[in-house]
Amino acid sequence: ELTQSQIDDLLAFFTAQDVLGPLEHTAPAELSEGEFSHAMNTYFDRCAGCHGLYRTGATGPDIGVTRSEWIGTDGLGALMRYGSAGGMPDFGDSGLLTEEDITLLAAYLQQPPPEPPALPMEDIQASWNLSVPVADRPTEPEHERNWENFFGVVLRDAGQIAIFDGDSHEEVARLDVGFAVHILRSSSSGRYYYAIGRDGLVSLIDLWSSEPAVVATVKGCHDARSVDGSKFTGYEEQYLIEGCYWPPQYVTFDGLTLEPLARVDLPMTSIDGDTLPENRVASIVASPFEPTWVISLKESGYVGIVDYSQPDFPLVASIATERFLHDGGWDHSGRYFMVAANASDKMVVVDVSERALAASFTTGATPHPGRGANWEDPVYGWVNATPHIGENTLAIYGADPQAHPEYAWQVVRKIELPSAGSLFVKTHPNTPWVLIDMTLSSDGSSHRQVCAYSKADAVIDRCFDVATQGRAVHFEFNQDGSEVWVSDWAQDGATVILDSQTLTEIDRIEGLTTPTGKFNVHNTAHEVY
Ligand code: DHE
Repeated sequence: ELTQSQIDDLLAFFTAQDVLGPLEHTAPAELSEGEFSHAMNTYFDRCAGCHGLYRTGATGPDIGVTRSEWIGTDGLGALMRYGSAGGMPDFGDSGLLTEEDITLLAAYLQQPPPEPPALPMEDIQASWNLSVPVADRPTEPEHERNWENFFGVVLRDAGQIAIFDGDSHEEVARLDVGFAVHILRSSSSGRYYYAIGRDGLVSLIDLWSSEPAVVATVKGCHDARSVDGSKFTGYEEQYLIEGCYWPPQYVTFDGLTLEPLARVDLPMTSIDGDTLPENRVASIVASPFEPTWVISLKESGYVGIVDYSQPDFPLVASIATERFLHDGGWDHSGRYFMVAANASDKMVVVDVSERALAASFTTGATPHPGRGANWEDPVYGWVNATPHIGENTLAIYGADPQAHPEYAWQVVRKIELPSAGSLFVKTHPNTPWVLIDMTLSSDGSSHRQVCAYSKADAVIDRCFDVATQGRAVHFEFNQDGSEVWVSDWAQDGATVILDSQTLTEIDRIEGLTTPTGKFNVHNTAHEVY
């Protein structure tokens, strides 16, 4: 039986084929050496994140040689041009890929993937650059601004972040931080931002200098999406972990200088016993209760625990969950880590204090919570939620095993949204709303909108246009929760600032190149979401 999203995918595919004309099974183009390497780089930049370097699939489906040959040159071309309702972006239509790129990629996908390079410790060491040693940094803030309310906004395609004063909305710095920077994390005190580029470059940014500045950089991976610092008492700001998409390793650094300390190979066996060609580190969180990081090992389906109190930063536990793990965050208590296994349509809950799987349950097609959202439901107590890339629902599940064990880790409300294609959900204790985007929607208009779910009334109160240039994506509240910032993700994009009670627009910061994630220092350091 086909799910609605598979039916929508097929319809989109056939519509695309109608535009193309009948399927002719065109032979793939012959690639010169230069064309092969162009296609390889394009695949790495645009496709590998979802489909894997070895194309075995994760957030997106398997597009290995066998399946790519089956889809064929024309079918691959149509999918790349027009996208699919299941979340494949319309790379051709939106101008991100040219017709030439599409032809080369369709041929590249019908050839075996090349072997990607390793990144040994000596290369990581050689990449380390400490531009401002600790002794040369200020011992107290050199400016009067409320740095705990700073916002770091990712300017994805510029490879930069812009830092804003959350009180005045003034830009205080714009910094180069690596190719297609993905996220920022804050150190335990909030003084430092850690930025992670898709190219694996980690940048350490000091918010106390007269103007925020990059004080050290290092590259521990060729491809990466996440980083986090040590947060347990006595270890604050001491260490940092970078999880790689490639090579299959994690690397730890001194938290104040980024001096490389250890490189650890990941186990390459899945929960089903398969030997894996790649095993990527997806989300990472730092435990507030013990000196550990929790890392999601995407392809393998294991959640790993790394102990930073031990020499060499070993992986001390591997908890079998579901495949393929992606994004997640803490419950309200900081004991349970909830992560999307988006190819299994499930959320997985790990009890970090017991180092055991607490639950796994189906929520819908391709859950994608970001770090999720924690709030108190009038009936079910503490809950958390995920929207979905592949269907138009927000699944709300019980997350209160102490006070409401009867509802814990079950979907208690399924809320309909206007469209599928959601990426993020977010809230703050001081807002009555839970906000959801529909960034990858392909219905023509929902991608501009955000929806507001009322915590008190347990209904969607309204969905409204926020983006005027591109796609509305990702939310972040300011320190006291009185404002929420949303990105209008476009080449010439903006960050839109809404009043967190009325949801009316109070400011719009324009002239930002492809703004995506935003990270408020206080809320990121203290895991407020
Ligand atoms: Fe992300 C979080 C990986 C596409 C913006 N993204 C994450 C995390 C992972 C990840 C593993 C969790 C980090 C953590 O919390 O430790 N993202 C990937 C991909 O593999 C994927 C699907 C494809 C790719 O090639 O990167 C992907 N992500 C995107 C986008 O297209 C977005 C919208 C824009 C971009 O930068 O490419 C995007 N991802 C984000 C953001 C977060 C994120 C803003 C952080 C959310 C938060 O609030 O913590």
